[in-house]
Amino acid sequence: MQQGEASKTVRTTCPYCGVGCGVLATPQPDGSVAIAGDPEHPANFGRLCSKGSALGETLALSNRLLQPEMDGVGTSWDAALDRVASTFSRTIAEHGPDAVAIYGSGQLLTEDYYVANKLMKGFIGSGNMDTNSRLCMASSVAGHKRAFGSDTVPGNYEDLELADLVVLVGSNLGWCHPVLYQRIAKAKAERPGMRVVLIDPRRTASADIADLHLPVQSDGDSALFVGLLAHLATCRAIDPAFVADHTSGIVAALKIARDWPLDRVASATGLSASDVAQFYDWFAANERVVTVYSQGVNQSGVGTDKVNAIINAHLLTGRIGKPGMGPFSVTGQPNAMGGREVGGLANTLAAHMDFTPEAIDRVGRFWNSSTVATRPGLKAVDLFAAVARGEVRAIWIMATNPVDSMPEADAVRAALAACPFVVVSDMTDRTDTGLHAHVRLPAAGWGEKDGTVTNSERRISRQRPFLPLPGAARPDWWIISQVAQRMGFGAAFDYAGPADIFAEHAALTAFENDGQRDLDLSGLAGADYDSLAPVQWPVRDQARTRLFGDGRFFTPDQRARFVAVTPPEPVQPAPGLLILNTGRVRDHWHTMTRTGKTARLSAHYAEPFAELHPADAERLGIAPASLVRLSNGHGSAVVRALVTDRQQRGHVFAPMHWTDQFASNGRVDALVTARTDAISGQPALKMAQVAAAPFAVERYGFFVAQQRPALSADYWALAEGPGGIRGELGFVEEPGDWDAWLRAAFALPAAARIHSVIDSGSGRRSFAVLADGQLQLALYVAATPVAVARQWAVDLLKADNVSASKVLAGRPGADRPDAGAIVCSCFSVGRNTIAAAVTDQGCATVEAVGACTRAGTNCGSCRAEIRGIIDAHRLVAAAE
Ligand SMILES: Nc1nc2c(c(=O)[nH]1)N[C@H]1C(S)=C(S)[C@@H](COP(=O)(O)OP(=O)(O)OC[C@H]3O[C@@H](n4cnc5c(=O)[nH]c(N)nc54)[C@H](O)[C@@H]3O)O[C@H]1N2
Ligand SMILES: Nc1nc2c(c(=O)[nH]1)N[C@H]1C(S)=C(S)[C@@H](COP(=O)(O)OP(=O)(O)OC[C@H]3O[C@@H](n4cnc5c(=O)[nH]c(N)nc54)[C@H](O)[C@@H]3O)O[C@H]1N2
Ligand code: SF4
Ligand SMILES: [Mo]
Repeated sequence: MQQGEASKTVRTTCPYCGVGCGVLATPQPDGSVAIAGDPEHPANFGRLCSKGSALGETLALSNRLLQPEMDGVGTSWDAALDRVASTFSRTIAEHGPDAVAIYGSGQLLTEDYYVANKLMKGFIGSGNMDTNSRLCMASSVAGHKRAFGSDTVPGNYEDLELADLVVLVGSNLGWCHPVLYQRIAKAKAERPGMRVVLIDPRRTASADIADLHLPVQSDGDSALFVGLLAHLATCRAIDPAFVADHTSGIVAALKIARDWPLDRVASATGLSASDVAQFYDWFAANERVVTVYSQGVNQSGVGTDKVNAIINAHLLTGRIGKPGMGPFSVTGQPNAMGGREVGGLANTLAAHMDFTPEAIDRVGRFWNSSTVATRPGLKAVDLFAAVARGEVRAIWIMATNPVDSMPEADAVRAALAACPFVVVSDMTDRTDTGLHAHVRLPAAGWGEKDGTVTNSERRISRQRPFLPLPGAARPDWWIISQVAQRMGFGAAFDYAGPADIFAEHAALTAFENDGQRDLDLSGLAGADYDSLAPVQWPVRDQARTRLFGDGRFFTPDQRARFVAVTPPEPVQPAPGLLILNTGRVRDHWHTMTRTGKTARLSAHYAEPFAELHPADAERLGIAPASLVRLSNGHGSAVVRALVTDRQQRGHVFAPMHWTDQFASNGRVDALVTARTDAISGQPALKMAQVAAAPFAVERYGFFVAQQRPALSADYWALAEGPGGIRGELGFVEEPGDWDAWLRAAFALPAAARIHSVIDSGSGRRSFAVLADGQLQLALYVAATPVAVARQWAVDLLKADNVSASKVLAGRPGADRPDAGAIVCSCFSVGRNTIAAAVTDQGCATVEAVGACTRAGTNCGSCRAEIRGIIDAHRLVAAAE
């Protein structure tokens, strides 16, 4: 890199997951931005996953909201801010402070979040500030508070490498926290004695590094860990001094646990007794054990109990806060932790303080406000129910898309449609939530905004801007402060920039703290904000990388609490129904507003799908790759059937990513029941029940096109491709006139010639429109799921001298082999290319495939899938 270019490189932090990887961003003369992992950032030491590596492709302004809007019409900032402020003020005057609410997000920066929380809880005087972290981390927070007296994650990432046993519970780390997964995989390769146990109903990509996979029944985790507690006590794998000196509640917890011998655990979890015994033995034998848990634990009606059942096992063994050991809740969003720190959850006030009389008084004095909220506000599910009942009459939604991500999402949509005043701050122009806003405010996005985030190991890192603010977009903290000033709270919101806000937040964490509260940033009070290096809290005189190693907790008596957990009845679907498990895929982020813009990331899974076990699929008459309709009393979705034995019988898994912007009917949260954990208020997003049935179509279709069409089809799903759009289609009744359908959908000029052919054998019809040797669109329709070399067809959009006959043939010639569905998104290596390396070039290991094709040699997120292709070939070869 040349001198001039190097000086422009900006050190920042990835805006996706809670690993919080350091990123080096270098704007290029052509307007693009080169992205690399920051070798000096302690979260990733230079690594990035597929999503992080593709960040440069998400920065185009194509789908950005760039101007404030009122009632769908562009307006000035002054007009929009005045309307928000006056409507909020009027609603409060007429109906009281609890008639308004803010619903925020772990994708806000700490500074944005601090200001939003201060406005609602400090000055409006209502607790009604909640966040999408309610859907994500609330059970972990509640479990931490019950056990530790504070919401503290005790360990750090290094512990994952130092451990002899890593237990992954309800975490698909390989896809959702890929850089942490890579760190574990590397440590395991260097130290083969290290073991990994995966506890997940599905055999996910993370099973690739697991020595033992326990396909637990939904919510069987409590039984498994309660049984573990009994086992540890029985085999005396306990730390008696730690338990005696630093904990309380052991007797009650063990009393219940004793009722959970191995056979009972096995039958309640659906696991084999020998697998459970293996897990228990390893847990007992290894002092250095880290239990990583995520949404399979949190997103449950009994999530808080699951968290405490896990923590109990660490308390009994004294394995907490020391190198290579501890319970480890990994956070989802880039700033889930920062949001918890400022008090973004409706049941916290500010700076890890709850609504106690002392804290309310203290925070009131610090903020110089006499109107601080005195009780918790409504938690997300209750909040939207209150909107539906007309009790909350004005809501401001920031950096989250509840019409897609909340349970009973159709009811949430209806509640917003009926709400008298909805404000949405977003960076994206068209979102399913934004469609219901009276006022839309254009927020600055990653690369433009400036502030801090805290990752899963309590490490605060800077997100720094390297792009100008586009159009009228403004940072969230500015937008909120402007509204606060217009509501008459001027002096308290007179910030010059994020540095001011961070200094105030740091001061509040330290205010009258004296070691009473875990969160203490006093050591950062005088720090230079611009050059702030990644640092773990608490930071008093110096940063602490681990907590609780000294056995001192934040309860009144400084002892940790065992929680007596009673395992629930196993989850049984009602007759005829399946358990709907939901979650993530490797290359998409939530509602796809950013990852949906990149062709590379959209090629891994290009449409919404449901994973079904082959026996269920057969029983229900659902053919592989056909369309399936999932439905229940809340709603329905139509998605592609992916029949796989990675799935258990009686379960169906569907990703949460698809919205009305990308598919005809792919919003799975329309199906999820809004049942919540009684303690944390977190919804059970992984345990709804649905009926699954074939969605019979007369014609399936696949198309590629230069432009996004306006489709009329019973099923459609669109994805970005290099140089154009690709899409899947389904027609319950075949359109009578395909030419007319094509001309309408793709707005073809009358003069455009449509080439077409019918394959007499299969009955497949192919259509192509070309202009100057370039493919404008190709459509393939058939009575069965269309067999077309999809990646080849997508790539044709960029090719020159394309001939209609080749396009219509629907399969590549020798000159342009079909790469197959993309497996390695870093180097765009497809399944067929990898399979060919295995069969034709004899590559028998992931490394050999990498040497032949480059697949898996950059971020490594696809290595499990490459291994799957190699193994599949081995099985075929063995059978021959
Ligand atoms: N690629 C990608 N990465 C992401 C995100 C993304 O959108 N895309 N989002 C980020 C966010 S915000 C979050 S919260 C994290 C989530 O990260 P994860 O929690 O790892 O991801 P999920 O896919 O939601 O769920 C994890 C697993 O829980 C399993 N599960 C379901 N029910 C149970 C159960 O009862 N018990 C057990 N033990 N397991 C169960 C599911 O089968 C699933 O494989 O990912 C973060 N990282
Ligand atoms: N069924 C099911 N549902 C789930 C889950 C599940 O596993 N299963 N997981 C849950 C979890 S853990 C989570 S975290 C949620 C996530 O769900 P959401 O938060 O609803 O999803 P995102 O797509 O991340 O929404 C972020 C929005 O903020 C915008 N945005 C990005 N950056 C900024 C910014 O700086 N400022 C502003 N103002 N806007 C910005 C984006 O354009 C996008 O519209 O989904 C939850 N819902
Ligand atoms: S693991 Fe990937 S998504 Fe998560 S912070 Fe790192 S680069 Fe970003
Ligand atoms: Mo999350």
